[in-house]
Amino acid sequence: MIWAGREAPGGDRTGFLVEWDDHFGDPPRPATKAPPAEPFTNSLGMNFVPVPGTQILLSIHETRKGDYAASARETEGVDGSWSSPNYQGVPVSTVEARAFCDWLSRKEGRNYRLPTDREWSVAVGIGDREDAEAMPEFLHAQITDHWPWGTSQPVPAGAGNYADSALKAKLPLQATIKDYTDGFAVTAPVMRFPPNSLGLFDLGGNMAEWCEDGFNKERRHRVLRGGSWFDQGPPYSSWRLRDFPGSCRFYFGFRCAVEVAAPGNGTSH
Ligand SMILES: [Ca+2]
Repeated sequence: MIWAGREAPGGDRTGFLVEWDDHFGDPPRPATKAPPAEPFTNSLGMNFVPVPGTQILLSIHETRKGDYAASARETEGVDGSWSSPNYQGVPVSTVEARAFCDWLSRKEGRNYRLPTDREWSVAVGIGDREDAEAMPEFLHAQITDHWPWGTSQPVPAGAGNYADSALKAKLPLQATIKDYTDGFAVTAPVMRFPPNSLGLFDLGGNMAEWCEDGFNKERRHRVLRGGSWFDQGPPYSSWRLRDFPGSCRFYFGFRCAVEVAAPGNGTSH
């Protein structure tokens, strides 16, 4: 096995889920220094761009080890498995991803969080084709003619880091995309493949990205979008993965969103 699940920190998984669910319902923190809706670079050098039709800026890249290290140094009890030298990305659970966003929010006085499933759909270009009120469960794999790189098939060369011949060479029994080579067996450094029209890199492939939402009303599972280096599909833009919030696999990562200032509410940054 080249990936490994691990239990949520703090012991019993079920108990932890209950505790986390309580936290999940917290109201948003007040945005004291929300940036305007224009490209923005934060204190860690993370770059954000607007996602038209939403009230967020979205990081153009998945969260990098260098970004995460800053919070890990200052946070007690962080599980060190995110720093595995075998992977370029930051494999974390959604609990840990949210903790990073909370840390960054406290550090900068801005409202950082994971994108919602809806915001992720808008970012990838299918927002106008989905019911904005529907749960991810009912949107999963419903649009079958759109991928993060567009609509062409088969997957064009250089589209992203998916399960390719490099992974096949490492794991001969692993299912991979036929005749596709991106050169990375596992995670790649961010921004090695072309961005989409909004300037967002690696929405498809590399790390599957946690979103805020529960997969359905039961909320036992959270949503991940975009597929990963482990996917041979590769998945449609409408594809959703789901897993427990405390689950961590080495193809799970995240991308940060920051809430923007309301129009006319100019704030410093
Ligand atoms: Ca690959």
